Amino acid sequence: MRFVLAGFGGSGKTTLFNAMTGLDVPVGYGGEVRVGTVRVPDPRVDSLSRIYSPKRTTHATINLRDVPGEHGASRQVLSPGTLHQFRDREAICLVLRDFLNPAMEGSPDPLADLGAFHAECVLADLGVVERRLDRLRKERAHVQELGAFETAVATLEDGKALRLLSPDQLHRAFLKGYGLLTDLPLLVAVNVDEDRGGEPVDPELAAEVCEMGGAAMVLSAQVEAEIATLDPGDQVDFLEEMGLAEPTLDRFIRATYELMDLISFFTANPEEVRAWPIRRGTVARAAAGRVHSDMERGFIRAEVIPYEVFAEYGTEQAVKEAGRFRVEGQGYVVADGDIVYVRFNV
Ligand SMILES: Nc1nc2c(ncn2[C@@H]2O[C@H](COP(=O)(O)OP(=O)(O)OP(=O)(O)O)[C@@H](O)[C@H]2O)c(=O)[nH]1
Ligand SMILES: [Mg+2]
Repeated sequence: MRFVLAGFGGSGKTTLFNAMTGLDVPVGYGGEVRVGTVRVPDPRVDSLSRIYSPKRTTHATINLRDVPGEHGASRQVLSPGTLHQFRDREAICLVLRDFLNPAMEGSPDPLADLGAFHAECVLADLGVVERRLDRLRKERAHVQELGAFETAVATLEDGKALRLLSPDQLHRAFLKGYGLLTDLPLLVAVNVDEDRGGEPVDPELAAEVCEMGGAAMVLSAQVEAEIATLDPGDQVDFLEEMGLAEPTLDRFIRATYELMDLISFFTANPEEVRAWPIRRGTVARAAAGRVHSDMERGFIRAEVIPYEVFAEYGTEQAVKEAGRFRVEGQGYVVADGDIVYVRFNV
């Protein structure tokens, strides 16, 4: 999973990047493009790890890129120099400033920033699909391919995001590889002052994001960054003080996961307990291929224990004795939380 943090200068991207990755890169004006790894928090993995005591425990991860916004008069997110930093991503997290930043002029206006960013994305996409459509017309391309690009152009000219179109409306197979920004899942983080972290998303903003086919959450990057630097024990106290059940960041990361239609299945043995991200609807044989290509090639069957069942009985052995162990074939659609043992032969 490859994510990018997008947003205007001074919106708090690098602060959020630090909180999410546990890194400590300098915040403030500008800076460099950074890449980090975000561990997707999952209490189920932690609990399996306590039971199996494996040599390694591996959570699902997100690859996160932090791209500095432009400062000064040419206020924009997608500059010609940074556009390519967005094109290879699988989802966009837009950080909107909704706090007073002493380094910035004027009060925050997240709604205006959202609209401006959306307009930038629409324009960038339109440039790509229009150019391509011109060529396709000259090359007398297949009518289906032409149709896909015509639909894309019409949608964007209407100021709409491509992600709103259903698979029936837009043949995405033809649009692969162009890195169209308005077709990427969009998660909006409204970055607020420390004391406002528990607020809901402003209804007007929420409606606007919804119209773009995205999702929105309120968080305070500053608070999350502070929590991330604390020891686990102190974290609990701090959260209690702030009246939070868990770091907003955990919810935020899970929201990104859901937005991309990702679920996790687990493998568990004395060597390693591991979470594997897959798209919802992935069948057992393809899921096995995530673990190892041999497992996909030589797939015989998958033995499955849903996490809840495992948690009820406590051990693999107890589950088996109770007959709650399931044997599934290659076409089985893997569910979130399945613990999967692949039998294969190569
Ligand atoms: N009060 C408050 N300040 C914040 C918050 N998040 C970030 N800041 C401050 O805002 C300033 C800019 O934060 P950065 O994280 O560097 O912003 P950025 O979006 O990475 O900025 P560029 O890289 O220049 O585009 C820093 O001084 C942060 O400490 C927040 O939630 N509350
Ligand atoms: Mg930055």
